[in-house]
Amino acid sequence: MKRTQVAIIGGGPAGLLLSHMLHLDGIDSVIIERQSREHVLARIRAGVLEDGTVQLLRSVGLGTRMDQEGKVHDGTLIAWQNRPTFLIDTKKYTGRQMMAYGQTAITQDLYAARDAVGGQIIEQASDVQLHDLTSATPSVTFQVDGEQHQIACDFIAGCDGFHGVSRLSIPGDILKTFERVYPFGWLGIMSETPPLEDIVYTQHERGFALASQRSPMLSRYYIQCRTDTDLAEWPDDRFWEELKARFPKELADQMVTGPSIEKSIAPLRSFVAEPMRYGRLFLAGDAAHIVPPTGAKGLNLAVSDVFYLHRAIETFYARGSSEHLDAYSATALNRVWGAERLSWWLTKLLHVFPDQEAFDTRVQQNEFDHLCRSEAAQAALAEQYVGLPF
Ligand code: RFL
Ligand code: PHB
Repeated sequence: MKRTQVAIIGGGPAGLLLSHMLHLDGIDSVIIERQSREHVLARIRAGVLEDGTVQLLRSVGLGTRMDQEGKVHDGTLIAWQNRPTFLIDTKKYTGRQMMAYGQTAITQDLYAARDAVGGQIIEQASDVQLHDLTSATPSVTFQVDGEQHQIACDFIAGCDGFHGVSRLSIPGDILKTFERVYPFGWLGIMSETPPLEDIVYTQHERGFALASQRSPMLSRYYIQCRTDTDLAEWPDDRFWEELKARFPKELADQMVTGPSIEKSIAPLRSFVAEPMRYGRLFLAGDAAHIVPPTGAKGLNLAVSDVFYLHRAIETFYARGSSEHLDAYSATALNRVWGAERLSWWLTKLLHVFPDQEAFDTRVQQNEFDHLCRSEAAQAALAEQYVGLPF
């Protein structure tokens, strides 16, 4: 049986960042990941980082490439049909900015940082099981290439995403879940074309759309779609046509179209599991909560969870104090619910719901009118969008 201090289930951004930060404090960890590294790096997901995420990545030595290749934004535009474009002005109201830098690049940077110091990442592990979580000697078993392995540890970090095994290891009478599934998804494409200058959310009677970016020659676009959408029915030409129809003409005219290099559908869901701790198991990131992507909060929440969890484990080893471990779930959940509320609110504001009535549309319009008129509402939105302090 092998031994480590912290066994980390899942090698997505949460697991990799936790392992990196623990290493900086001399704490040993092993990551156990179900997929291959190629698979993890091929996923295209988040693109917009909060100021706190950017600062944290810089402070742990992961800022060099981000600062070279990422693009700083003063906020995000909302292009509401037949209205002047509106800026969620994080710079003006908070003095802080956002960064467009993709999750794929962050994951590459994290793998490079772990590799540079010989960090242990076990890939393609199947049948991962967690044991003795309420004892001081938990362990993890799994198989690689048909061979059974066991790792003993002090703590287990459940960073294995929404479909992972960690959350399911918490007994049903202890775990409470809260969920909202939205009646639409996002159809997204990546294309090797220059993006629009700004990140833009649209509100349009045909449905929501979003223009985002990864680099000067890599654009990311999304359109709201039905949950039963068949990708085969969305060749590139149809996608571009529908996307442009949801944008104001002056922005649609600036879009440079080209072949997609990736196309996928993401469902929209809000989900929170409480508590985020069971004995020696601590959940972080999508393993504990999901937000609809409308507020760009998912990856940022994974980073703030890791900030709290790292601090808790570090304090335990440095001072023998369980103070932050005991506070972890409540501290993380407070921030999680803030992001859940913002993502839910922006999702409701900007999408067309299939059962939407004229009354709902008027309320949406009034909400947006109020936002445009009220400095207080703009400041409140900017504060939440740029991310509450850790
Ligand atoms: P991940 O990235 O899902 O990683 C979990 C890892 O665990 C592995 N795993 C297991 N390993 C071992 N044993 C098991 N039984 C396992 N089961 C699973 C998985 O293979 C995987 O490698 O979770 P993590 O690390 O918590 O990171 C969370 C983020 O990935 C996620 O919140 C964001 O991508 C959400 N998100 C966005 N977040 C932002 O902050 N800003 C954005 O702009 C943004 N845009 C998005 C998004 C998510 C999207 N999709 C596709 C859902 C846009 C989209 C379209
Ligand atoms: C993205 O760039 O993929 C992105 C940007 C903003 C969001 C969600 C996703 O709210």
